[in-house]
Amino acid sequence: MAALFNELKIKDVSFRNRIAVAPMCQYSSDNGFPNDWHFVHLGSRAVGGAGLVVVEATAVSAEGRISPADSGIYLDEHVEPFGRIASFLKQHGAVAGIQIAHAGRKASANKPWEGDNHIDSDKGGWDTIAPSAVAFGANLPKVPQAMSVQDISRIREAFVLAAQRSLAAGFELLELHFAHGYLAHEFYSPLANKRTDQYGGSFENRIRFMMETMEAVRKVWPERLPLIARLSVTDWDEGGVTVEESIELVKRLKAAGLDLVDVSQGFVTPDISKIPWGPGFMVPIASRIRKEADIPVAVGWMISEADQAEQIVGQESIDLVMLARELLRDPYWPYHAAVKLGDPKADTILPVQYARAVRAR
Ligand code: 536
Repeated sequence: MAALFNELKIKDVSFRNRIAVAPMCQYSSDNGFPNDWHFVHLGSRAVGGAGLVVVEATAVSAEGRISPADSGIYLDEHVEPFGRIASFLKQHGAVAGIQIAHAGRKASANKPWEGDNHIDSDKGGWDTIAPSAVAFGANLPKVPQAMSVQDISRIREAFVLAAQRSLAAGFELLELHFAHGYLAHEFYSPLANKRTDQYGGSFENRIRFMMETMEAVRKVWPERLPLIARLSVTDWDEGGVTVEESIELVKRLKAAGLDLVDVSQGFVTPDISKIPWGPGFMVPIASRIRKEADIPVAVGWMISEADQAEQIVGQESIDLVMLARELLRDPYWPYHAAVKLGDPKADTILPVQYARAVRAR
């Protein structure tokens, strides 16, 4: 038995293995609606054997979309098409998760393959909001409007409504996107937050937006279902957030009802020169957070091999591995990993429609 294929239980939800499909933006929606592309993209990876499938960063409000093609859950009409996807994921043995997000100053951008830059106002771009009127820079030079306290309440309420719609759609796991330089991370990081009110300055003030959002969402997201957050735990930059303060933040989020932290990093400024890229480079940091904050953790980034994932779960005690690009290369990565690791689940992971034929080799 491989550790990677051990069941995991968080609250009332059981995961068949430790392999998660990381939320991956598809830039394929119109007015936020998920469509056949999302159904096939996500459905294929449930059929491929993942234990958890997390729907891409899905905007809580229209202006919170990274691009006009982002998925969104800011209308009641979005619930039905997401419901179809969630239902299929569950039918094929995966836990159905969704990440809800607001892009802050990084919103209003073109798709990556159409420039990845801010869209001009006369070409369908929109005004962005953020903690402070400071631009990201580089390809995203638009200066956001500094949010009023009323704007902050509105966005917190948008997260709550998005959580309620996610529940109505049948999702069993909700991830708050608190990473990658989007709105929540912009509040957390002194590199983006220059406020002088109760939402900026001290650690307490910089985490206030995340804490209040977490607390408000937890009130509507059932206790029996996992509520998790993806967090950039370090900015890899002088003056940015550090692993040490992120450990304190995770402890507080846990006290407010966080069930697992999805450990990520960076992207609050265009300078990515200090990221120490390498296979599984976030694993030691995630292990440390797991130990010091005493909370289940997921970790991603440069995890590609079955034996590597097995070691991360088995030796490093990481609860879930978040795979992204590797699962684009091979939607059957979980099945192939079970075969490589000699786990008996290799015989049962594929759906009945395929299993007999594949076994009869
Ligand atoms: C980080 N990104 C994260 C995104 C979308 C754009 C890219 C998100 O959280 N919605 C990333 C950087 C480099 C390579 C892959 C992903």
